[in-house]
Amino acid sequence: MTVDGEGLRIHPEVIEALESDTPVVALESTIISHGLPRPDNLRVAREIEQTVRDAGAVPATIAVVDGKPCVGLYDEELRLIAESDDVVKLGVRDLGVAAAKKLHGATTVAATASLAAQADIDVFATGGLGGVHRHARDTWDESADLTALSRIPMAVVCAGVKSILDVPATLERLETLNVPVYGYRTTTFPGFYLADSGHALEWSFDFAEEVADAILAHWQLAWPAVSSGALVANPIPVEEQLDPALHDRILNDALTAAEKQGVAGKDVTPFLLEYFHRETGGESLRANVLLVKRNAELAARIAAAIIDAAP
Ligand code: PSU
Ligand code: MN
Repeated sequence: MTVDGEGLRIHPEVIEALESDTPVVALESTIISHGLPRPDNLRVAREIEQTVRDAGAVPATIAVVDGKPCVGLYDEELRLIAESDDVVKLGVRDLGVAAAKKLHGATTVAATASLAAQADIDVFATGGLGGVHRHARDTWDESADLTALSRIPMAVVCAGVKSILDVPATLERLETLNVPVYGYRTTTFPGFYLADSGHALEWSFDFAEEVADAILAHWQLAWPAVSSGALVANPIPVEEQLDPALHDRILNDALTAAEKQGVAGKDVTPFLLEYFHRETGGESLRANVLLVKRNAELAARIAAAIIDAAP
């Protein structure tokens, strides 16, 4: 196939992979710049890419460098995103501003999925999807990740949404937005740091090939009503999860601190994540890194299965 993506800079290795039907997995960059603490973030970003390679796919980490959306980063660009203080968090609506002002930026799930789709990539791995925040009834704080996924045909592998969010409300919104949620070897929605959020899922699959079949059929049959993404929910194993008691205590404290300090808007998610990483003495970081790598590995297998199954 020939790759579109006018306006993007696509790494030659990614173009080569797409043109030769080699699986490609898109990776977001906000998790690097705003989701993981320095100095671990650069090492982890490289390890996530390596995990994708070990699983037989080509990683395409996506970020904006000097205003240019880049699909697949050179190592010095990955370093810039991880280490520079001038990297802004970019949702879909910020991409135009970043281009005009020639900013460096890290892309959220929404912006990453949007740019990945422009490059004809259809599988994307992250840690946790954004969602409906607690108190959204008053604040209207709902991540643009949800509406983006309602219109972008992208398979997103994640470990659920973080417990800092309103999980049942997020699941309701995904239904409204026509985004199917498939449990991978689970019948409940994962709880990010925890294996189980306590909320049931309707559909579950045991094999990447089945997930690929469902996704391909979704894209074929749901169109033209919708061309939505699909969420693949891959839980962290129970024996690897964060201690639930520690989790609940820190979550409470973090939410109280955010409210007290008046943290709002796009700062909320990074603030709460940072609080967790600091207050759990690295335990949440350990779980976070592990689950992202597991998602990257599963995404690579789904990407391969989609290529095998596609007509
Ligand atoms: N989940 C994580 N780590 C992260 C994020 C989510 O485990 O860093 C980031 C993602 O980039 C996601 C964004 O798209 O937070 C959501 O931010 P907001 O709630 O402001 O939409
Ligand atoms: Mn928000």
